[in-house]
Amino acid sequence: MSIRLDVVTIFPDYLAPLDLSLIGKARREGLVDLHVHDLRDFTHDRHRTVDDTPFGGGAGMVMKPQPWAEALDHVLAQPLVSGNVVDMASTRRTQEGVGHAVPRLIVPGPGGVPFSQALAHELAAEAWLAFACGRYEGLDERVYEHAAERMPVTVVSLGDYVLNGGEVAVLAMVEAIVRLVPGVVGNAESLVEESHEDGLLEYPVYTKPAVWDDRGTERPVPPILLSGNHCAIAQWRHQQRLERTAARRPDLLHPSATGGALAALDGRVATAADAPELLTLQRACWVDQGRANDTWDIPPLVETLDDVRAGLTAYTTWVWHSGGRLVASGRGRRAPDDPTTWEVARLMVAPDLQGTGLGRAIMEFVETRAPADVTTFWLNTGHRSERLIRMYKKAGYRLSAAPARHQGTVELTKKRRRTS
Ligand code: JD8
Repeated sequence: MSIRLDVVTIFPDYLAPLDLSLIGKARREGLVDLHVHDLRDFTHDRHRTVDDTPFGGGAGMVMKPQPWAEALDHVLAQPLVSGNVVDMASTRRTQEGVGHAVPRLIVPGPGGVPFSQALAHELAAEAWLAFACGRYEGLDERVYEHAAERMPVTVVSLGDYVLNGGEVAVLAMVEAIVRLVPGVVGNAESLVEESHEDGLLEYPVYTKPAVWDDRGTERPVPPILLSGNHCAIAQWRHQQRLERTAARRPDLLHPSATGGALAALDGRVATAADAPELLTLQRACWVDQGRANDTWDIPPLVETLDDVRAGLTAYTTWVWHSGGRLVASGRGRRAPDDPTTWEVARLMVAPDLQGTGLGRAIMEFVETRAPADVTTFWLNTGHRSERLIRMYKKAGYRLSAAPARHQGTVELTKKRRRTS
C-alpha cells in the first residue's frame, strides 16, 4: 500500500527536505509517491504572475484564482498509480476496483482546524492527499469554492502563530503523516508510546555511557534503567510520563469533562499515589458483581495494592473526585494482541452514586481517549452481570462471538464511529 502526495507551491525547493531521512527512504521504497508542482507553471503571462492587489484595499497581495484552478485541475488529472481507485465521496484506501480517484485537499492556513496526532492518523489512512501552499495574504476565496466542487477540502493550521506561507506547515504535516504509513517506520511498536498518542508526554531516554563524564561532572543514568526489572522500569517510565505531562502540559492531564454527569467532578489522569484509594473503590464497586456472579474470585476483589500499581502502568487510568473523595474511575489501553482495539476497563462508580448515569459517562469518556487509529472498543464483565450487560448493549456493544478469555465472563465489542 502506498500513499500519493501532491504539493502545489511557488517555492518547490522548500520541499527538498522531503528527499531526506525517513521520508526520502519511503519514497525510494515506493511507500510514498510525492509530486511537487510549481504554481507558476500554470500561468500564461511573461512574468508568470500568481498574485494581485486585494479588492477592497488593504496591505499585501492576494493569490490569483486562475493559476490555482489550473494547477489543481492538473493534479486531479493525475493517475493514482498504486491501483487504488475510489469515488468522489471517499478518498480512503480501498481494494482493487474501478472508478475515479480524487485527492483530499489540505490547505494550510492560520485559521484552519488544528493539526493534531489524531488528524495525522486520519490523513495517513487516505490514498491520496494534495496540499496547496499559499503565500502573500492567502488565496482568492473562490479557489476554495472551485476545489470543493471537485474534491474534499480541509483548511488546517499548524498552530497558533503566523507563518509567511504554507510550505513549512506542509513539511511538518507530511512528516507527521508519512511516518504513520505502515512500513515507513521500521519498528511500528515505537509509534505506540509516543507523546500525543495516548494523552501523555514521552518519558526521558538515556543511552551509553551509564555514567557520563561531562567535563568533570559525573552524570549517571537513573539506576532503575540498569536494573533489568522490566516491570519496575515500566512503572518508573509511566510515572515520568505523568510528572512531565503535569509539569509541561497540565491541559492534557485535566481533559475537559465530556460535559454531562462528569462536568461536576474533578477529573484527571491517575498517578501511583491514587493506588490505595483505587483499591478501596474497586473492592466496594465489585461486591455487587461478586454476588451477582456468585464468586469472589474476580480480579478487582482479589488484587493487591501492587497489582493496582501495576495496572496504573499498563493502562492510562482516569479518576474523578467530588469534594476530595474518589467517586469514579475508568481506564483504557490498546489491546496487547491488537493495537487497533481499545480496551475500556475498570469502569467504577462509588455505590452511593450508581444509577446516576456516571458509569455510562465514564465509559464514553474512556472511548474518547482512544488514539485515532483505534477502530474497535472492547470490554468484558461477569456473565451474570445483567444490568451492566444491558447498559453496554444500549451503548452499542455486542456480545463477542469469540469465547471469553476469562472464565465466568462475557466480552463485548463495538465498532468505533467516526465523529469528525
Ligand atoms: C498558509 C499565506 C501568510 C497568513 C497574512 C502572514 C498554517 N499555523 C500557521 N500560521 N500561519 C500559517 C500560514 C500562513 C500563510 C499561508 C499558512 C499562506 N500565509 C499570511 C495570514 C496573514 N500572512 C499557518 N498552516
